[in-house]
Amino acid sequence: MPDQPPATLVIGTDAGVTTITLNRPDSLNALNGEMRRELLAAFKAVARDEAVRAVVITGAGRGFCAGADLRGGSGEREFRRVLSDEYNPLIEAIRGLAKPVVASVNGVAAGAGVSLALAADIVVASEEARFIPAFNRIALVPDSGLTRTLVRALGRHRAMEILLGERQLGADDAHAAGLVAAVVPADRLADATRELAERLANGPTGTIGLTKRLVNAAEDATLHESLAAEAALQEIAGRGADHSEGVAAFAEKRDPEFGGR
Ligand code: T3D
Repeated sequence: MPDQPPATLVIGTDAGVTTITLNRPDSLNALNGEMRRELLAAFKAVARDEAVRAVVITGAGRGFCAGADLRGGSGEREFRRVLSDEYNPLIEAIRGLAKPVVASVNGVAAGAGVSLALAADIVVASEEARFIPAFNRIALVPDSGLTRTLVRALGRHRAMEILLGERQLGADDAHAAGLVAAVVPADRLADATRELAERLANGPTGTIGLTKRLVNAAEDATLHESLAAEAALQEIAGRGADHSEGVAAFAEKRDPEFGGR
């Protein structure tokens, strides 16, 4: 964990699950520079911490994340620099983290807040969640990976409709589109997220990390490359203690106890 307690996040770890809560509820957890830097530091810290086996990201208050903090106006903003130095490394840190990441979307996600939610491996949403790209409303282009995520998940035509604000994405729409794994009543979200994250944290998390590497690579790979990558990482997974435990548990007709290795 970072040395200083973060000013814009609440971070807690319990039973192998680290929960990172965006904590600027007055602005629906809009991303100011401090929050962007603290988030990146938090994801780097969980990557280093072997006790952390799954990560949850959520928002305090009624919003998940309203994207870039717009309160400073547009005049002084250095778009390319902040995207290259702050937003993009954050998205890459989440995608590259060899541990499962769950976004628990408690309310509205807008702009880069949508990008942040969809950078997670599994998204769980409250019935009150909405996914609003919003970039187009303020005459910006989509960023923080959203173009790629939506085009790959939904195809260019549905992605265009959503990015141009012609198709609204409530929680159920996002679920129907395959972006969200489950939609639950608001008062069930914390428990549903916890159950999922603990299940993941108790799983063979070393292998989950390898699976994530394969899925990341498969987005761009040819079949030949995917087959070769699977064979190489299966060699690693198959030699792990968790694989031995999984096979032993199967033979003994009991639940496996995975240690993440
Ligand atoms: O420079 C860079 O950083 C480049 C990167 C850009 C990436 C981006 O994310 S661009 C997109 C930025 N985000 C937006 O354009 C979304 C702006 N917000 C909204 O459209 C709406 O607030 C929502 C649709 C998200 C929610 O609407 P609603 O009606 O539920 O809430 P509200 O009343 O609009 O907002 C509640 C408060 O949050 C309000 O403050 P107040 O009046 O109570 O003091 C509002 O100003 C504040 N808030 C909402 N979004 C932001 C924000 N404050 C700062 N920045 C925000 N993005």
